[in-house]
Amino acid sequence: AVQAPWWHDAVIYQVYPRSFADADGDGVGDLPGITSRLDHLAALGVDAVWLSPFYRSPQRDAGYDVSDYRDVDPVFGTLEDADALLTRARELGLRVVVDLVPNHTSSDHPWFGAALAAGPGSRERARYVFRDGRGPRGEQPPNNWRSVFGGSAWTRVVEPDGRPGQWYLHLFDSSQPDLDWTDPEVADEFDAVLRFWLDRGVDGFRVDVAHGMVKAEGLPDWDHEQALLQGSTPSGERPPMWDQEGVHDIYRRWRQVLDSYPGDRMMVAEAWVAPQERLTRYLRGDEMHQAFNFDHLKARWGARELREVVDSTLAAHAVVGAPATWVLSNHDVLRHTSRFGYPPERMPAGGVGPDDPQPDADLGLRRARAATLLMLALPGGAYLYQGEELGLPDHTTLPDEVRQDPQFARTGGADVGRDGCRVPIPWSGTAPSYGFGPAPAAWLPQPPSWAELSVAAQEGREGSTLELYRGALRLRRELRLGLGGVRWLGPREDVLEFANGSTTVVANLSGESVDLPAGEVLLASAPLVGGRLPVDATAWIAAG
Ligand code: ISL
Repeated sequence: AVQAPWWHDAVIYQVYPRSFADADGDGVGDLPGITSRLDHLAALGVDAVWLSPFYRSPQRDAGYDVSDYRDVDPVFGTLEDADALLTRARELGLRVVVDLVPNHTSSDHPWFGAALAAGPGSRERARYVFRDGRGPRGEQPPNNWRSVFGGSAWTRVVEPDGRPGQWYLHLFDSSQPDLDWTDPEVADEFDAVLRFWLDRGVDGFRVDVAHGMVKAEGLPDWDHEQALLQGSTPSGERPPMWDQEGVHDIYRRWRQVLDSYPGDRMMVAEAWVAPQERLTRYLRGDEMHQAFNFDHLKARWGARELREVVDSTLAAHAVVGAPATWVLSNHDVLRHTSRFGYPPERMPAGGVGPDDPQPDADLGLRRARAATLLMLALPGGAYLYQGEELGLPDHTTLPDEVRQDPQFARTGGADVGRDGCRVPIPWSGTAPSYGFGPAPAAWLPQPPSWAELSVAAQEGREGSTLELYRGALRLRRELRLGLGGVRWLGPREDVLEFANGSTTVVANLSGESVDLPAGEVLLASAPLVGGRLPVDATAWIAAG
């Protein structure tokens, strides 16, 4: 039999370098810290690590604002540290995927400095999206687009002669100018960046804002919702800043670069595109290998909703013959432990939620564990976000003064931003910073209740979330669940039940405990009660 490439059913663990482990004691995580903790990931049983950006950056958007794509930011270490991480990962049998941020550079990137200095009409400006403003003196932005983080997507520059001049486009923060991907120098540069990291031995790339790199010609105004998970308007119009045809040419080109290397190198798209049939166009045979499926981030806790996500995802992926992916948490959204702790009707769509009222932490954790077992039993690849294996909730009561997400600043605090899911990992129960590092305090404060959620506190403790994840990942591998399929069973609409190979999966979303089908219970997200599966729990059962 032909073996599927490794990424088809891989479980890929996202490390957010600022918040994983701090070796040098400055309160910010770093590459040597990650290397020293890779054993945790090997013991957990994941296949690969995805590292959020660690490149040189002024850190205005936590590294998603890159000023040098070929170097490591001093806060995270050196290129030698990156090599050491790759070597250690290889020794442990872990693959490494790195983040690529091609939609925009940092405004500290030498290209942007050169563009400002060179003035309108220059070769240097052609790499970015500079335009003259509207109005008699060009004092209005060139169009009405909004930044994803709030406010206009345009900022006016001061020209070399000291006068207010052109405007540049930034779909995110003003420190993140969008590149113009129709410029051949931009495309050539990124080929070289891909090769730089492929030559160093990375197994793949997570491509940031993969649906945003090409804008509709003429940059027309857009008078509709500009939300990021973007479909078309009821009349079928598509927004001019997302999901344009031209992006596919870029991925075809990159695919050729990846395919020229041995060893199944892969790319996964971060593309907020709806519906699934549009998303899977990124997965046509000569483009991306995977795309994050964010539908679980929007789905409320309900049997019909979750089943609908599974069905629409698998159907759309079957058409292009690509494996699906499953994502419950990442560094941009409220952690699923917190998300599922809201009553379903108030659960924040898109996952980014209000911090008031507080979610119900116990309920959230119970549902999060159930959702995880459900996700890990589905065919395809799964993405875990650091700390979810500990059942970490969001830090929903961070003081405003410590918040660093530009989204918080750009909306004047109307959106609390994404710091709550970025709080450093507790490794042990003790000060300082619960084992995160030797500094007296981590870059974001950790709630004292996290002592009990630390790796050390959960290791070997029966029923802990860490042991649940370890057990699930071990079984998933043994039972080859990631390469299987889904066949729905069971009469009840409020109890999800399906067979994947010889394993039956039951998720109880009804309001009462339910009987389990015949067979041996291999794993359950909550203790059974009198042999029955409690409310908000999932079990894996060997065919009886
Ligand atoms: O975080 C979001 C909502 O709160 C998303 O809209 C997010 O901005 C979007 O998913 C794009 O995210 C990626 O690119 C951004 C960066 O800030 C995110 O961290 C990154 O995942 C700009 O590079």
